Amino acid sequence: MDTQIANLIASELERQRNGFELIASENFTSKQVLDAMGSCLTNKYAEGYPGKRYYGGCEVVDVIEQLAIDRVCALFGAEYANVQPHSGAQANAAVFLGLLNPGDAILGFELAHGGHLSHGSPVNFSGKVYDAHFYGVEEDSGIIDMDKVAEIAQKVRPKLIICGASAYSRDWDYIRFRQIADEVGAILLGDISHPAGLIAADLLNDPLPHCHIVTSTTHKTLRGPRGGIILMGKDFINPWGRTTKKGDPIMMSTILNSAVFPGMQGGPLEHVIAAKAVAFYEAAQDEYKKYASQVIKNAKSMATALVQKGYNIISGGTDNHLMLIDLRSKYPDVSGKEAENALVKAHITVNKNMVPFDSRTPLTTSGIRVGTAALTSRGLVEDDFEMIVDWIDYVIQNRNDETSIQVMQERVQQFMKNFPLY
Ligand code: DSN
Repeated sequence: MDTQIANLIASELERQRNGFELIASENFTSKQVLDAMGSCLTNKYAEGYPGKRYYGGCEVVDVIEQLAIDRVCALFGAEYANVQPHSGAQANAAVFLGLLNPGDAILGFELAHGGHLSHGSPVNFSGKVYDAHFYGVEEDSGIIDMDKVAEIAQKVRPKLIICGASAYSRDWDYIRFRQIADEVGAILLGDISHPAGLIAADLLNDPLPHCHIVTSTTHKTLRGPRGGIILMGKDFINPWGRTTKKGDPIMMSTILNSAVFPGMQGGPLEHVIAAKAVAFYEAAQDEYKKYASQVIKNAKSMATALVQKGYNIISGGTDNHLMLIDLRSKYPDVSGKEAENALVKAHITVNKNMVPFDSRTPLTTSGIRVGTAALTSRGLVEDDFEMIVDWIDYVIQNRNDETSIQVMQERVQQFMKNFPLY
């Protein structure tokens, strides 16, 4: 029996139970999502799609995958869904593969301003294979200036424009993005990996009517298993006039399905797809809508408390579940890395993050990113997040004092005993 891994899983569970989990891209799934992930479905090969598989014995997983598709379409008001991408980056890669040729121009949100690696970063396939260009935020406001996006799009004439981010606390103007995309003949991709759950709960702007294609992860605010999805509000005829041998137009759903499999992936992870289906069911319940609304209330409470303490939040506040804190105004000598290290010792888990116009490197950074989705799942409310800000500030102030950090670690652990996990 492998006790080594079993013991490590037990240690990780203890870590998750005892700390303040503030990483904006993490959450705690329900027990039934975990059970689906850890089920016998992991044993099944099912290359292909429901009803059109390359393996026998797919009658059960066909029903599961179709349920996942139907549930996510109902949740987001989509006409098309592919639930097979193994991650958000894989979902984006499949969209690029289906839509673009190597060397085509793409326009995405600058990584250092809060964008994502898979939106054209030079260290990622998306920046190596395609001709990537970027828009960013304004230095004074921390907000995207849509007129500047339009200007860059006119100059670059991208085939694909991507809206969406990993660390942008404001909502997205999908209507204006679509206007800009139409003006330059680009396809608009909305990557809603971070706010997906808040969009599903109708608390943020809806990208589905405006973006040609939407991708997302399923494990952030959506609170499902780790994985990706591709959606379309409305399936449309491919804009390149590609036709079948019979001369019929090829729909984008066909192009995207082929891009995921066999283009990008082999066998789908049916155990993860089952867990996605469970999460989509959960996200359609009233209880989830209350949760999502509390996530935003908690983020606003945290942002207000941070600003009151003199921290600079990029864009001055938040519309969603996260915020990016530029430490330079309050602690010019403390890097994001130092702050992250001190906080992690106190069981307060955050990640260092570049801030727009950062003077430090990506491995050091001047900022940290925090989010409220995970701790809201544990049951914390606005006042708790005000207290967390006090504790964060205490740790950063006392970052070189091991005794103070140890005291805080014990307080965090004690506090989280009030909010049992699994
Ligand atoms: N972008 C990462 C995050 O938000 O943490 C995930 O890819």
